[in-house]
Amino acid sequence: MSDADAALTIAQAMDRAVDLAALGPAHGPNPRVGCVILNADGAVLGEGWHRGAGTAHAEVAAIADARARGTDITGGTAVVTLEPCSHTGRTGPCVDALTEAGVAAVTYAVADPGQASSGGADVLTSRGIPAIHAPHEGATALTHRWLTAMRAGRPYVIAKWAATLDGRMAAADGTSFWITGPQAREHAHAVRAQVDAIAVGTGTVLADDPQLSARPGGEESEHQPLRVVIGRTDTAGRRVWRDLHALAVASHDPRDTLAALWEREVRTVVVEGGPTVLSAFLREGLVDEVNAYIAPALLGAGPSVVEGLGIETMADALRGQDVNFQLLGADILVTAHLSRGF
Ligand code: AOF
Ligand code: ZN
Repeated sequence: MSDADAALTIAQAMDRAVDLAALGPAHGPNPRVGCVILNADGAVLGEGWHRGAGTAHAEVAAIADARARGTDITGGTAVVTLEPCSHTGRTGPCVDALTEAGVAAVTYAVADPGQASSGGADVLTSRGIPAIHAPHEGATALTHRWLTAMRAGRPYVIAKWAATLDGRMAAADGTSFWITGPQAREHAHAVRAQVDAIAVGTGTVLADDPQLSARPGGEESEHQPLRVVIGRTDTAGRRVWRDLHALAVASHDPRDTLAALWEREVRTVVVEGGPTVLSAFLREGLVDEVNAYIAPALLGAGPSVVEGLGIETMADALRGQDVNFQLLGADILVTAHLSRGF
């Protein structure tokens, strides 16, 4: 008997739905969503996940899967990682698809914060299909960036930097290449492949002439984030402009960058420097997550990662939560969430 044939509890089906959701793309305007439809005995009738904007939602994919298997989902329970949508966006409302398919009950893990799309649980319940909210840690973690962006009405911001143990991101002569080793750089490329945009300041473009492409494993990934250059200084002729997939934001206010990106349906952006740009985002409280690659090196001179945050006393320090670390070769990656207060 395969896993798919085994009887599942609702909680086990939710675990499975989260695993399915994770098969979807982390980038793009839509969340990762998974769905498993069970019969009264807990047998899996159909399952599906969302493959990115414009494609079927997880619920519709699961209904289609059940049809393909020839199973009858009338009276079944749909277990979904996100509250079924009630709106017509690029696709139709999932509450209607579930109703028409004859599903008798719904359990979902994460409430939909979308202005147009939320309210699906109430619609279903009013139709006599109880929709139960059962929070699930894995589903929340998988949706964290998207949820934060939707609630804030701006992209989720990851501030990324590589620095020495004494917090320098370049030497006194300006050299900054090779602070960290290949494993740290490889990791940073994998992160780039999962976001919608990479942003740097004009100073970084002039100093490093980066390509700003995602090259995990040394190969350009299929998904390339939008390249964004922040600032007013002319950077014409630099490598970042070789590709049409790039955007200039001639403003020093990080909110202008985030508004321009939000308009382009960017939900996640990595801000990679330099110190002026990183400091501006941090000063304005616009960083959700820090990815700091720390090399076991000391310089004693050279620009610091961030400066001038306007913090005078320890009690006002920006502090990370959900802190994690990872050894990458000789370097350490420290990740942390910065609290936004919502
Ligand atoms: C998804 N996948 O499986 C579910 C979503 O423009 P649309 O039609 O793709 O709608 C996107 C919104 O639908 C999305 O922001 C979320 O609020 C809701 N549910 N979205 O992409 C899914 N169930
Ligand atoms: Zn939907």
